[in-house]
Amino acid sequence: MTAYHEFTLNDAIDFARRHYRGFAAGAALSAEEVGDGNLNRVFRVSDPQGQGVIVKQALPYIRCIGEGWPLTRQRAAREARVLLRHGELSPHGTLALLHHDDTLSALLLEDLSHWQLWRRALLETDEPESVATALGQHLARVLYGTSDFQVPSAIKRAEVVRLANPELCATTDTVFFHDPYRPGERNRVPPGLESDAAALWRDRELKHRVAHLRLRFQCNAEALLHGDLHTGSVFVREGECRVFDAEFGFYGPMGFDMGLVMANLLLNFCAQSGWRDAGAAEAARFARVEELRRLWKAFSEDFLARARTTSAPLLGEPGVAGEWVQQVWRDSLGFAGTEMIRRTIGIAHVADLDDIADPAQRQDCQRQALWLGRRLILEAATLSPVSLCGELRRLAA
Ligand code: SR1
Ligand code: MG
Ligand code: MG
Ligand code: MG
Repeated sequence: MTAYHEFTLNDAIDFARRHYRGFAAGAALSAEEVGDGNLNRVFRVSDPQGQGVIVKQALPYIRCIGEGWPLTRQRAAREARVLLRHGELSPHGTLALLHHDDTLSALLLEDLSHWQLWRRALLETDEPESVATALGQHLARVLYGTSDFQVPSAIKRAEVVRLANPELCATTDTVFFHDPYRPGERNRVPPGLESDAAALWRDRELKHRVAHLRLRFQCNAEALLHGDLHTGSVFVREGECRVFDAEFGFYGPMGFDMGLVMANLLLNFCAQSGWRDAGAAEAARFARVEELRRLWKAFSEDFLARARTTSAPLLGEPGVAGEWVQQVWRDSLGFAGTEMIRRTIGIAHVADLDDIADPAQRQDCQRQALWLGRRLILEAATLSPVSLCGELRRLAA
């Protein structure tokens, strides 16, 4: 057994050669580091024909910060468990896990680098139209399929324990619900937004609502979540999506996954005027609203259709599943707001906002993201899907 060590390019090749059956024996393999995420090292190993496979290795610390923020390597095993469970329930919505080595904290994964990252597709506005529908259906399959609507009580309680992810949940707790709501050295407040951030730190009404969202994040083991479902965690092509990077997965509130997807569509919405001329930006903003509408429609319809067949005690009573889905909507809005705020002034930003070339445009877009995030949190109880999309269309025009 090989002891843990941080992979070089040659180690990644060796790992892929040993565990991937798709390469011809003796093929000359090459490797490149492709990861630009915050936490891990990711390599693509390929043969001379260009056929590839992905090797992902967890480090004992957070890559983007360094050894000053240690983080358990067990996240590789946790990611493997989530990918396997989600893959059982939604094989066409989940990136395939080919092998997991617990000692090396390494995963071998299907290579979809010939697909597009959803975040990139949305920035280039040639995003495949029906991805939002496919992702909404994927979320219904995995969230319903791991919930009390589907899983018998004792098994579900054991699953909550088997899939516990205490260290990465603590990281999320810090970067979502703690750091962005007070001054602190881990925040990255963009230049020009200092007074906006300071106003948010004084906002008692907002912090009250965020405290309740934090409690829901901590207490509500509703379903097995991906846990970090932003648009950079989804590969897409026309009509299809594959979700990956599931190391933050845990049993939590369904609205956390849904809300993060919605937030990342809305961060892109807010960023549009920094990327293209006024007419094209308006069209892209309308497209984001349509994607949000389709995402929710696909999720809620698919979830309710599944719930009509539930055999769980009492959960099939008339109206119960419908009320549940409405609660998921309200949670989604709140968590979407927290994602928008933390992606603007917290430690981990998004390219949609940060890569806007013009500093004045960038500030305007970042300010709109903070404003919209705050509104979603404060108005989560009163905005329906129809009224939210109507408001967003007015903002888009
Ligand atoms: C310090 S870790 C910050 C973020 O990086 C990951 O990509 C997750 O989004 C996490 O919240
Ligand atoms: Mg489109
Ligand atoms: Mg990750
Ligand atoms: Mg990620």
